[in-house]
Amino acid sequence: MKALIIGAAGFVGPYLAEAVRNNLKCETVVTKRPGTRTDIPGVQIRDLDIMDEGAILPLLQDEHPYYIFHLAAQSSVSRSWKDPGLTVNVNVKGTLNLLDAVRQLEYKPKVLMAGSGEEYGYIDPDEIPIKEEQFLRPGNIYAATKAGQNMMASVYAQAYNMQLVMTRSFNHMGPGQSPVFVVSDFCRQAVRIEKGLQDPVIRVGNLSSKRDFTDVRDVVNAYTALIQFGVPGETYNVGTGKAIEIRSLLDKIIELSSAKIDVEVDKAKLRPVDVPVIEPDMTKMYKATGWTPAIPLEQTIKDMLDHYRCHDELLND
Ligand code: A2R
Repeated sequence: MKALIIGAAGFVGPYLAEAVRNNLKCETVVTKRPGTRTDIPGVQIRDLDIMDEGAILPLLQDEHPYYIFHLAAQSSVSRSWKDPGLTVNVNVKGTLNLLDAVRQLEYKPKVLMAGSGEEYGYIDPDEIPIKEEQFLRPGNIYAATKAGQNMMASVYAQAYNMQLVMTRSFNHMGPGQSPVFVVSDFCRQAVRIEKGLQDPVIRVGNLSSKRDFTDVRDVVNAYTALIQFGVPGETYNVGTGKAIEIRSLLDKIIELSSAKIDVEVDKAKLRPVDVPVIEPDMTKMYKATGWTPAIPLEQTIKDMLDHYRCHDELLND
């Protein structure tokens, strides 16, 4: 049996490759965008641009994967404001290309589509915790494209009897995450301060937003569980079920850093629109798979700080 991870060269892909090896125990093929490099041990690496409509079906026919994980995306909210066209092309048209290729196969692989908790968008306090059937009110272009991905997959699963399971994954964090994302950004700044590379001030955006942060190593275990036990056509929240104020995360990072650090609001880091609280109800996921997150927040932050401490090349301006 074989697993294929599409869009594996990003943050989640290498962790997922390891989880597939450990949990699904099958041969793994991963794809990266042509012209880019990635170094994931123990897997076969192939090129695939999901915008290249004609390239997906031959690759699937060639590899014949039983499990397919769709991670490929323009995944940054802030970039989606700056480049909405690219975000729509990759996340909507690219996903449609993949769905059409899978539909044309002579067999029915199990496919996991990685979506986002951002899809829920504007949430009233009485809608917390958010259930999967919650009405979607996306608050940014990235969220809108991921909602589109989810709806297309849901239509294809029903219309063509495809084995598609969709996630709405809430914020992930872990060693190796791009500093475009908030926890990684703060950890990087803290280590730069420890090493005397910036003045002792962490520059922050909106600290009062509450988000649900899950260690990426827990997230990928959720994905391997869901692709096995999720019901086709269904959507599952993936998160801890407990939102935390960004300010508390920052406090924890400062507490775990060896430097003395002040905090300053940087207007450039404030998003045009922000959603105050996003917190999932995890009942459906738990009932389907029995998955719960296992890594404590403090451990994740320690590992992220250590990752920056050991990789000076990630600290340069
Ligand atoms: O930008 P690159 O070269 O690293 O490639 C990214 C890849 N990707 C594509 N792959 C194939 N064809 C494309 N046209 C294309 N455009 C982008 O998707 C990258 O390797 C991968 C996404 O990785 P990250 O941006 O690091 O996202 P992450 O955190 O791994 O999240 C995985 C999935 C995404 O669908 C998120 O929206 C979702 O989980 O939450």
